[in-house]
Parts: sequence; structure tokens; C-alpha cells
Amino acid sequence: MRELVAEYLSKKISRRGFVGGLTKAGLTASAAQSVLTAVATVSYGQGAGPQPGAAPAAPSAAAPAASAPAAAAVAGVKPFQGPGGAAFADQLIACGVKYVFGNSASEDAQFYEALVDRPQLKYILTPHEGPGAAMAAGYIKASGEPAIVMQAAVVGMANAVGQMFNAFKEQTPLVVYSYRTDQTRRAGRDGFEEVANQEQMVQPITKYTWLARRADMIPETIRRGFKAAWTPPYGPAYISWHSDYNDERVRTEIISQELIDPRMRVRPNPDEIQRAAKLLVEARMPLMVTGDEIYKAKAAGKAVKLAEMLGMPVTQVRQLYANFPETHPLWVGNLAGNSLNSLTYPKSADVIINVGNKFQHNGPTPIVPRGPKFIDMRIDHGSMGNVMLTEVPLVCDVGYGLDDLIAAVEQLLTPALKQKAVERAADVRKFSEWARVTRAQLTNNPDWDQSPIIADRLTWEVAQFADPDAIIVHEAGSVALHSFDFNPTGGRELFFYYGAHLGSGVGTAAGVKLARPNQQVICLVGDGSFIFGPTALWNMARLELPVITVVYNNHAYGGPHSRVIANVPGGRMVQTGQFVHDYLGSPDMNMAAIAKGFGVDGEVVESPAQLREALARARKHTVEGKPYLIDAQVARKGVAWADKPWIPPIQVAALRQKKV
Ligand SMILES: Cc1ncc(C[n+]2csc(CCOP(=O)(O)OP(=O)(O)O)c2C)c(N)n1
Ligand SMILES: [Mg+2]
Repeated sequence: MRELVAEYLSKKISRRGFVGGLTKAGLTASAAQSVLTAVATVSYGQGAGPQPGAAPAAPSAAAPAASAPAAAAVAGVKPFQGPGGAAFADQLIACGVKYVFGNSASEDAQFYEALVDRPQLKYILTPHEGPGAAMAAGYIKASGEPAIVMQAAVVGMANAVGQMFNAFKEQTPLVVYSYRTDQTRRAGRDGFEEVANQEQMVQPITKYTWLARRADMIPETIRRGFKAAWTPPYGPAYISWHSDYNDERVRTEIISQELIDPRMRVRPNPDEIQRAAKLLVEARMPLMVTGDEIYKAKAAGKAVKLAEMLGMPVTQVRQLYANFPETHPLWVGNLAGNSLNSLTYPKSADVIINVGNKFQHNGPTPIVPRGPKFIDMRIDHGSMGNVMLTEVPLVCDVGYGLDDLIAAVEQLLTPALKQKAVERAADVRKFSEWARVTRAQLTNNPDWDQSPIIADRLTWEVAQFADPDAIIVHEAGSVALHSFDFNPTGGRELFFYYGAHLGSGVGTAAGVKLARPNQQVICLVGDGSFIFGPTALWNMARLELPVITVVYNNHAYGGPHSRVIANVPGGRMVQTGQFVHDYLGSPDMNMAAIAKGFGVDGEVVESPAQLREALARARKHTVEGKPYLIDAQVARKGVAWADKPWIPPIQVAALRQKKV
């Protein structure tokens, strides 16, 4: 074999002759192919040109790769020669990817082939691209590690678009790939699965999209996708190439992602930090708004420290995560309205600091009202100054920003100012204790013991049941979350649905559990939301991801029901009870039966007592490594719900002439 290699390297024999010699020497065809790849890599590293007798030359295979320097080894840069699909796999490994979330794509054959000998890259087959992409996003969010979603051409991509939208809104670094079925020698002919400019379909909901123009550009395209997604502020990227590039033999470079990461972990401008610190210490009533950049930067402890130094109350505007401990005496609750003016307390903040919130404006009123001075600290500079006036902009990684601000405030705090902060903290505590007592009155609801269960009781029971460090994935429609006392500094964590393309909950929970196998994961999901994406249950069963899924099954789109009435109050719909858009009963869907079909045990519960027993069974299952689903029958609440809601009278039976 040594002679054979020497002959091949010195170009005495062709590639075909080399492989033939190896098989004659007793190697299997695939083993011979691996040896060829390994030897070819060496020869490329030595600066050898194209191989004589190589497979029929596609233009890019014959020409030396423009981007590939010939020699000198550089750490983290590996020369590569082989099929485009194998370059794809190697570059993913170099990007730090461990999991590929995919759906069957025949023309990725060379990629699948490459996986056989690359066990470090694990492929998770997801039977629908939507929940599959949600699973990838859940994994990325809970692990902080890169992953890729791949699917068949535009047909597969279209199913994942909803979750790409969620990733865009939630700023999740999700990288998605699908090939173009139209190959280079037939593109533009309106062929099978062809649509012009496929990558443009997702352009408005991605940070970066690109169609590679040559097979040897596959690794560079992947690197740019990951760089764009993982450079703060994070967001999804979409990469694509013609499917024949996966089969083409290429000479190119595989480069470690670290070597191209701009490492945008930015410290704030020191002058602005001084101005911010001065405003904060001199404030009569400062107020902090927290946001998801805190969770992403693991900086919740620092946010607590800054709040405590100043005796500053803390709130949050709609986000994905809980970014501040909800049991902390300075926590005054989430903002329910459209403006900080609508907080019950404090009523008169004169300095407001935002730490890492993107601010979802759902109304014409600016969330930060005109008047108070506004310090805006975040890396997502794009929306700064668009709606609200910014007195002090602090563009930075919020971890560094909080460090610097804490140090600057410390310098300025005199004993008198410290005393003021202590008094203010006592005032805030009075409010937060009152709010806690008020919230606890929830259990006095006259319907508390009712069957079907009221949503608040269901949430409360799950909160009593959940582990102290449980992760709650929440896609339970119009259900108001309470009683969990989330705490990002080591207690319970929240993964909410901010993007609101429904059908993400079950997939997200599966991905979160994959990333955090040692924490209890509970998925709270509305029946309508659940039915948009249950296929991830099958992944839970196959991968033994012991998630507890609780479906709030009111057999309805309860939220849309109430919102339609709010939009057309007292109209014909309310008068007649004819709502076409909201009732999912008759027949009632049985989510436990659906779960069984995916290999997940479960049960339907009607009463609070049954619920407790079901939760105990759920725990038993998860301890044994099995997922479990509880289909909780929940009361329909809101105005104008009939006991038996009206259904549009579309009677096909009357049209049926034949018994077929
Ligand atoms: C993919 C998708 N389709 C439609 C909607 C519109 N939508 C918003 S809430 C909702 C109903 C959710 O129902 P369910 O999960 O049962 O919660 P409930 O309103 O009953 O509390 C729908 C259909 C959406 N957000 N996403
Ligand atoms: Mg519902």
C-alpha cells in the first residue's frame, strides 16, 4: 500500500488506478475511497495540482480554487479535497456544530455519506421542518452552542420559515441550509422544485442569506452564515447552493470559526458610562427595565447588583426570558400596558435605564415616556433612538456594560446617597410585598375547584409541582403566567414565545432538554398551539428526552375569540353567537391519543384532583427517562362562549349520493 501511495503522490498512477490497486489489495470500495480522500488531502497540502484521471471535470473542480493557498500550514486552517458534501460536514465541525436538525433531502447524499465517518456530528431526523427548526432553536438558546437546520430545497425550507421568523424576532443565531434542486446545468428552466431566487424568500427575516456560486465556496458560505448569526445582535442566517455542488469534488479550506469571529463583545464608551452613573446616583426615582441580552450574557447577577446599589425598582417589557429574579424585593412585576406610565409602581421615575431589552412596541405610545431621562444599554443598537429619546446610549455587551456602570456608580456613591438608596429600597419592598399578597389571592377564585379546570388553577398546580430549577417552555396561548417565581440566577427559567409563530413550544422543549438533560423541562402549550407542531413528541420518544408537556385544552382559540369581540364589540357575531374562527371542538381533539401515536405516554385530566395524580405519573415517567403528556381539559373563559359553540353548517353529507 505504501508503494501505491507513493506512486499516486508522484502522479505515476491515476486516481482510478490508485483506488483499483487498493481494492485489489483487499480494501472495500468505501475504505479505498477514504484512503483516497486522506491521501488527496496530503497531496493538496503539498501543493499538488489537479489529479490526473480525476472524475470528469466540472469547471470549479478543474481550476485551482481561487481561495485556496497552496502550502504553509496555519493552525485552524485545513486544506480539503473531496466531495462538496464532505466539505460541508467538515466545515460544520470546524464551526463547533454538534447537532444537525434535518429532514430527508436526497441530494444531500454526500453529506449523509460524510456523517458515517464523522460521529462527532450528530444528525437528528425531525419529521416536520417547523418543529425541527424550533428544536434547533431551543437547543441553541439553552446551550449557547451553534447548530444547523437543513432540509430539502425550497419545499422543506418553506415549512421552516415560521421558525426562522421566530428566530429573527427573538434574535436567535439559527443557521438554516437547503440546497437548490435546480442544478447548475439546468437552473432557470422551471424544473422540479425550482423557484427563482429561493434565498430571497427569507431575506426579510434573516440577518444574512447567500447562494454559493461555486462548490469550493461551500465552506466559506457556511462560515459567513455562522459569523452573521453569531455576531451580536444575534439572528438567523440562510445559506444555499445548487445541489450538484454537494457531489462535485472540490479543493478548498476548512477554517475554524474562531479565526473569523469578530468577537463583538464590546465595552461601552467610558464617557457615556460616567454620564449614566451620574444620572443614576442623582435620580430621585430610578427605574430599570431588563431584557433578553441579560440572559444571553449570563449577567442577571450583575443586574441585581446594580439595582441593589441604587435601591432601584426593576420591571420588564415583553421578552423571551425572565431576566431578573421575580422574588427579589426590587422586582415590581412585568409591564402589562404599552408604556412605563402604566406601571402601578413606581409612578414617577425620573431616570430610566434599559439593560438589554429590544422593546416590542405594540402601540403608538412610546414605551419609555417623554420626560424621564433614558439610558439605553444594549448591543442591539439598530433600534436605539427610533421611537424613544435616548439621553445616554451605551452600545455594549451588557455584561461588560453592567461591570463598568457598577464600578462608576460605586465611585460616586457618598454615604448620604447610599442612605437614600436604602430608604428607596424599603419603599419598593413595601410595594413588592403588597403585590405578592395580592397575587396570592388568585386561589380565592370561586371557580378554583371547578372541572374543567380553570387555566389559573392549572398553572398554579404545575408551579407547585415544578422543580426549583425547572425550565418552563411557555406557549400556552392567552394564559397569563404566574406563581413560578422565575430566577435566572440559578432558579427556574422561562422560555416564552416572543416571535409568536405558533407551533414552536413542543419542539423548543425538546431542544432545551437536549441541551440541559439535568434540569426538569415542562412545556406549557395551548391546544391550538400544540396542534401546529406536535411532531417533536416523536423526537422526545426516540431520543429519550423526558419532557413533561401540559396542554391547556379549551378546545378553542380562546385568545382570538376574545380579540375578535374586542375588535367588533356588540356586532352580528356577538348577537348571533356565530364565530367561524375559534372553536376546535366537535369532535374534540384528544392530545393524549395523538401523543401515543408518537410513542409518548399521556392522559386526559378533567379535575384538579386528577391533575395532581397525573403530574405524579408524569414525574415517574421522566425519572425513567420517558416523556409524558397531560391533556388538561380547561374551561373556555371570556365573553360570549356558548356551552355548545355554533359550528358553520357545511353539510357534505347532504351532497353525498353514493356510499363511497
Ligand atoms: C402559525 C400561527 N398561526 C396562527 C396564529 C394566530 N393565532 C394567534 S393565537 C392563536 C390561537 C392559539 O390557540 P391556543 O394555543 O389554543 O391558545 P388559547 O387562545 O386557546 O389560549 C392563533 C391561531 C399564529 N400566531 N401563528
Ligand atoms: Mg386553546
